[in-house]
Amino acid sequence: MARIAAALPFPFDFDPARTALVMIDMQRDFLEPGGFGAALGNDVGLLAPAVAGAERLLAAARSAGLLVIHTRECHAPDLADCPPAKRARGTPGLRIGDAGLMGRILIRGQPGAELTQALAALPGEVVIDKPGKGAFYATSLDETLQAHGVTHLIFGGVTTEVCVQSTMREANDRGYACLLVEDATDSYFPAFKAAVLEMVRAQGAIVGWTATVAEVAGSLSPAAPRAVADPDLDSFIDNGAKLLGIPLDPAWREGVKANVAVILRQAHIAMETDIPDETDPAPVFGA
Ligand code: C5J
Repeated sequence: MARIAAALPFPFDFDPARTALVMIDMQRDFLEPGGFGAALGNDVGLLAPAVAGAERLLAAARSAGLLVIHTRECHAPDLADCPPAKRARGTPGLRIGDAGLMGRILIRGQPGAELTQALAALPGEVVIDKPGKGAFYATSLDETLQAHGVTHLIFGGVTTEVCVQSTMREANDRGYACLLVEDATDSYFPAFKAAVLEMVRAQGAIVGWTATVAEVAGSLSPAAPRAVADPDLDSFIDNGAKLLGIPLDPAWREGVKANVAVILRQAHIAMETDIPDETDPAPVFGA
């Protein structure tokens, strides 16, 4: 178990093996000039500190072996999953589906819908495309979390009061314990972010907890090294000798065995895996 003692409104206890980092919509369309956020008239530069915080949070989560999930708000090219009411809302310079500087705005597969380069997903991490503000609506997020046995969620991403808050509320209603990382999330409107942080942790964590990147990172330990089973050395040597057609002089067997053990030990050290047998055989050359 791990504990973020400084979390608000009280310590957040979690099992890292049952906890996922959910990074919400760190896409070029929200973070870079020429995308959806800018088309709505926002200063996207305001979100830069959250990108730096999210990078640190991702690094901590990855080294602790947490399940990492990225979401992207985007729509099918024919806009079949974009309600006309969503597209019509407001008076943006460019609407969802319009051609912008990074391709069509918030359209799956277009450059603007990709995660910003510093926060790109690594192989093996989950990427969920979502048509709504909340990441549970019309996606497989809940099934993915259930399949991994996840009970606790740590959130970063943008924007705090729209997609991050919507997703946290959806998660909270589904029974997940949620923590929002305050310096890994941001809003174009600082007052909205401050209000969300207050609302989330109000009334005894009514929606969840908040903490800083440093507090989250400080609660995590590096993932336990994977234990790799070594082969049974006797049959390994016998099979190898047979395969190579080398008659194995019984007088040499123990020497060969000791040398193979030394090689395996060096391999474990190089791969940073557990050494199953802590004996440290000295190399034996000849019999
Ligand atoms: C918005 C989001 N703000 N990812 N989307 O429209 O928060």
